[in-house]
Amino acid sequence: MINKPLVTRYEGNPILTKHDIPYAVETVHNAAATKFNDQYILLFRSHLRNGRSIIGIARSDDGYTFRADPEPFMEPSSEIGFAAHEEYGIEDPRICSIGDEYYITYSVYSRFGVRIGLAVTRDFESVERLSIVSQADMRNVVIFPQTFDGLYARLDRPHSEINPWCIWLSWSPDLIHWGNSVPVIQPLTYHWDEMKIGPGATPVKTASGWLNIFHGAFPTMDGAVYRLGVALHDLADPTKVLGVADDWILAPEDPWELTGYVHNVVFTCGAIAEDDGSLKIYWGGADTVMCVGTANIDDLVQLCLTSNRPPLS
Ligand code: BMA
Repeated sequence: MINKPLVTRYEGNPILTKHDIPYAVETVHNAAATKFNDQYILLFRSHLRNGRSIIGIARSDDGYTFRADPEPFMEPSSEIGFAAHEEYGIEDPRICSIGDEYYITYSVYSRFGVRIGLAVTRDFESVERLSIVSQADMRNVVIFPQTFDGLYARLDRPHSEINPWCIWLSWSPDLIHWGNSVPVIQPLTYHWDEMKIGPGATPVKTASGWLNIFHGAFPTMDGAVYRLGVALHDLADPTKVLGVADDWILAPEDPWELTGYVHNVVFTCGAIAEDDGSLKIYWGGADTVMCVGTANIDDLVQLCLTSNRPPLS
């Protein structure tokens, strides 16, 4: 076991709070992350005072100091085909860059349950909604940034009363229609993630496989504790899981992770690999603020490859 923190927290955390946003919001959390034209972009979720969420945008030159745009990036849609599904708000975006396009998957909430919306931008100025790409109830969809034998792949997390809340993998010829879904990683009884797991950051390609930074929840008498874990998927066939670390890599520790809108939560929707072999992981603290930390990609890969935890048991 590696006897040092796997994720080094940035000393300037939290990097974004509601006080940094030029319009009225109560939280800034669970942000998607990408690089665009040498800038770092965060698409963050914010609660409004009616309790529903919108998506804002912030930009940075160094990945640590962010400035929010004057207006939100996405608000619940009034377009036919989307409005009915977004009436309760839009949450937890993820960004996947393929060619010149940046695809955004986000949770849409309505009286019909939670589903996944797909939108696209080329410039992070305007955004076009493409489709609702799941049935209810589905959350946490991350698309792999390449195709596999002509098919797109995504990690997703359907949930129902009768199945364990696992990470699944689905395939699509066109990003709109998805199927051939298989469970790939499941929670383990009385481990840190026994209650549920879900995809977090868009998978990061490494020489040894796709790194999947996911979240796991453990139920306590004081509510669920959300932590981050890591798994490695085969480069050519991401349904094959090469290893799942049984240790979490990040747990709530800082005051703004321990208390806030929902206490004891670290939750990621994005990570950015750097040329020096480090990974910037962005996470929401207590569903209230945004934080960042760095990890060494090789350390995370080794943690997965030296684990004997079965992905499915
Ligand atoms: C999950 C989602 C996340 C949230 C987390 C902790 O179920 O709602 O958006 O960060 O719970 O509250």
